[in-house]
Amino acid sequence: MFIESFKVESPYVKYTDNAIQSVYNYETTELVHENRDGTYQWVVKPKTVKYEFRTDIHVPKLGVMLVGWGGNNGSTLTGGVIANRWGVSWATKDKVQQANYFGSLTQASTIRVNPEDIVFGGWDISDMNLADAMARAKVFDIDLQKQLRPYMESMVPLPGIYDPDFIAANQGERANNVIKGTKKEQVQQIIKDIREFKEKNKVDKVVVLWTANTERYSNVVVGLNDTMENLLASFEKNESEISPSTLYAIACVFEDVPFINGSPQNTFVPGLIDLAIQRNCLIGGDDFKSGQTKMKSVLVDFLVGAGIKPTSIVSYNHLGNNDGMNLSAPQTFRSKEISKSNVVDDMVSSNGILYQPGEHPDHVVVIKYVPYVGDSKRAMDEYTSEIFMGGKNTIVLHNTCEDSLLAAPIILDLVLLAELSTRIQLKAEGEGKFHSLHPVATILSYLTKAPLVPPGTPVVNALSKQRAMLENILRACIGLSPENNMILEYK
Ligand code: NAI
Ligand code: DG6
Repeated sequence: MFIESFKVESPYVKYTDNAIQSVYNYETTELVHENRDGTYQWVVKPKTVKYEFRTDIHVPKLGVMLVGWGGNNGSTLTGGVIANRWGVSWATKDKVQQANYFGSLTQASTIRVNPEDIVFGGWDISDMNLADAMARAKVFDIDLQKQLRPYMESMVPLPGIYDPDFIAANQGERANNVIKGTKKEQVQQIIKDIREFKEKNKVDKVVVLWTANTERYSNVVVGLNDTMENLLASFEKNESEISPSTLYAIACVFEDVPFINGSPQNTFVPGLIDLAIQRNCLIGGDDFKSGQTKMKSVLVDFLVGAGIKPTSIVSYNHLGNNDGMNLSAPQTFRSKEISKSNVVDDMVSSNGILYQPGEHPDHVVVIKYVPYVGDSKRAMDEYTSEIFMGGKNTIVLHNTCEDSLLAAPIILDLVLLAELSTRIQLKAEGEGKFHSLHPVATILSYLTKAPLVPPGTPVVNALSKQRAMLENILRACIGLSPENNMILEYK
């Protein structure tokens, strides 16, 4: 059964003209090591904190500005949303295919958030219009491309901030649409672009998302970008080590526009995180979690949770799109390698029986550029684990699919959930005033490989926990307890 809309009837929920207000008892446990009569023991203490939530129900007309709009992801998402909006169908060699949102948590799963009519725009260092960019991407079937072309021909990306030092040299040929000037002037231009986009399209809110090329890591240096003050001073001085992605993010934080990083580089240097926290502007990232890593964050969680000890994880993939070409340079590959490699850390450290402190499985990530396969990425994984009584278990996975068709629905989820989370306010008992969720948006973790978390917060990579966090926060907003799956009524 599919339920389009519902209301919760409960003493804990109140619907007003502007908001849903809920009261929610947050139940957790505390583990403490206490001295009881001269001996230390572990004691588990249940704890309940009363929270109030207030969710603004006004769904704004949303503008989404993509950095890297003319890339494979940008053109695929734009075309996909247009196809859904107009109910486009097209002939494939198998059947007549209808547009759909498969792969999107918010559109094709059990959590639904209405996208309304999003207006897309954005920047690209290549001036190609979106129809030609879609053809260059070679992702959609040709019959679909023909139908989308009239809608997309007039969409042309704004000039972007280009710094050849941060992406692979092989991207240089593409860069014919760039903002000139100092870093400060470039940020001012991005701010102007956002304001004009908002005005021209009459949108209430804008979310900006980076789906441009993977950059190399920026050096994090004391005095340069380690604090908000140092970052802003460095940017005034036109310091070369501030990356384009950090510049877009600075512009967004100044404009109070949520900024999401879909690539692996460290856009969010400490000074930027500091700036976003000071100005209470949502930032989220890093790196879309689309295929191989999503599988990994399920499989390793399952293995470790089942008491099986993964000892070697080897993830190999090859692809032939522009992302693959950019990642063929060692510095940009390194950003991706870091993001793909850290995803099992929390699961490994969660089981002190299997792993000694500091022990870790061998984990190797290989990416190769093979132009012929285009956007159709091939991912091969080998997981070797130790099982009962010294036995070994090896699992091998092989996955083939268009990378951008996995990423596009995730981008949609990221922008919709980011926007929704800016409408949620909460307060714990004892707190005088409502406040927003923390500006570092951990609620988006399910969708990213290397979840950005507030300083000092544990990173959760296990997909099931990330999903439960997202679902349960949304349930709390309507006064419902977490889904407990106990099915006691049948016991
Ligand atoms: P792409 O190479 O097709 O598109 C990137 C676009 O960004 C290009 O059109 C390029 O001209 C533009 N660009 C580069 N630097 C720019 C700048 N400073 N300002 C504005 N535009 C700029 O790549 P694709 O396949 O769309 O992927 C985009 C990003 O998403 C990559 O970093 C990739 O690693 C990341 N990603 C992709 C996933 C997927 O499944 N497709 C999953 C996870 C991350
Ligand atoms: C090859 O690794 C290219 C990358 O951009 C990946 O396709 C992308 O990061 C998706 O990775 P994953 O591990 O989520 O499938």
